Amino acid sequence: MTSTLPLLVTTVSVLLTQPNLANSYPAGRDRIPNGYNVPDPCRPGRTTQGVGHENPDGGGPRNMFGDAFLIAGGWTVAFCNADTDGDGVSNGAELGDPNCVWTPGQVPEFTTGISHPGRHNTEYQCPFPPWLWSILFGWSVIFESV
Ligand SMILES: [Ca+2]
Repeated sequence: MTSTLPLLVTTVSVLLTQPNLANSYPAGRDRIPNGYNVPDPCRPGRTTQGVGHENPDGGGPRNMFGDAFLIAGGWTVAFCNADTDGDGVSNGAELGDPNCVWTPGQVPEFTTGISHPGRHNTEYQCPFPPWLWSILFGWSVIFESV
């Protein structure tokens, strides 16, 4: 009994210092087509890490896509056909799976022309204009495109 106490204390200590461990789940981006290929509408040249979150870097409050994904429980045909951001384009079409046949681990039908399914691009207001972001923070993007 006494020999297991240090192991138990160490295990509990590790668990308590890892607050996300209890809430961890498979990466959301692995559960949607092109999950690592969704452009950030506010930061040209970058992809969105938190497709289902208001914060493009992930975490924090979910956006309408994230809320709907949680309710759907995964990439279903109904969720694929839904238009969670109300821009007239289905989630599947925005994420390269217009026929709603993608399953995790597959390459989607399209890997280019991807748009954000949680941002109605004409209505979503960026913290500051994307062109300003490019000037202030995206020098490498500007130089790579020249
Ligand atoms: Ca849409």
